[in-house]
Amino acid sequence: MIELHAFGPGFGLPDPSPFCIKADLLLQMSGLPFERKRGNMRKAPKGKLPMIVENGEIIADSTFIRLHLERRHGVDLDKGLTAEQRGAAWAVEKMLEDHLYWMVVQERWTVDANFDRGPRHFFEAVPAPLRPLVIAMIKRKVRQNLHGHGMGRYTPAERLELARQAVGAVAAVLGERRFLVREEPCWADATVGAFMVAGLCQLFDSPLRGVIAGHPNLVAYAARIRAAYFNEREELSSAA
Ligand SMILES: N[C@@H](CCC(=O)N[C@@H](CS)C(=O)NCC(=O)O)C(=O)O
Repeated sequence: MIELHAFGPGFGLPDPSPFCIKADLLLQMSGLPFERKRGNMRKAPKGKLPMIVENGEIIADSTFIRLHLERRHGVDLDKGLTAEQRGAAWAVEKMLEDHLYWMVVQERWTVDANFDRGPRHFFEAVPAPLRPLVIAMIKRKVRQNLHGHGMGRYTPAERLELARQAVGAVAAVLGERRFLVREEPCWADATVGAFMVAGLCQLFDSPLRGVIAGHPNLVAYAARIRAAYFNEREELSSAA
């Protein structure tokens, strides 16, 4: 049985991490049986979640999880896609993962009110006297990552402009279809679904959410993903 190691539900989402939502969707879309486990980042080979474990073998990183499902289990949700569809799907996926993701991080970790509603809860297990120190250290690391990536160097207005362009591109590729490049899901729908569901999270003050909400096709798409894949999970049924 495949084990998915992720953070577990939080922020009214299947998982606070869009990459963990993506991995959950990949596994659900694959139709293979799997079990959800609370992951431990210290045991993750890349220091990040998600990862899966199958017969003692660890596969870290959502893209390598997808490749594992393809190569080990012969599940290929991209079967039948044209080269153009494959190209568009991959480009959209990586734009969300390597560009838009950093806007999510910026909003949740560097806006104090958002941090208090969300990420601060990750530190509840840290002994109280140490907690402020640990929080300050991790926040500094997140800011350094944002600076290193470049997203942290933009003004809020510049970030909003980039969000409009990126989200507009996804909305344009989706158009009036049910899924990203055809009427049935392909692998990239796990990523797009994860990021649209996460981006529409109601918990945070989020210019990004406003941008996504401005595209009715993306809102309907996110609702379709939630209904198809996460509705049965009680802890999420009241979430937006
Ligand atoms: N490329 C990875 C990204 C995973 C990722 O960034 N995970 C974040 C949560 S959203 C994480 O575990 N971060 C912990 C850290 O950076 O210390 C994937 O596709 O799985």
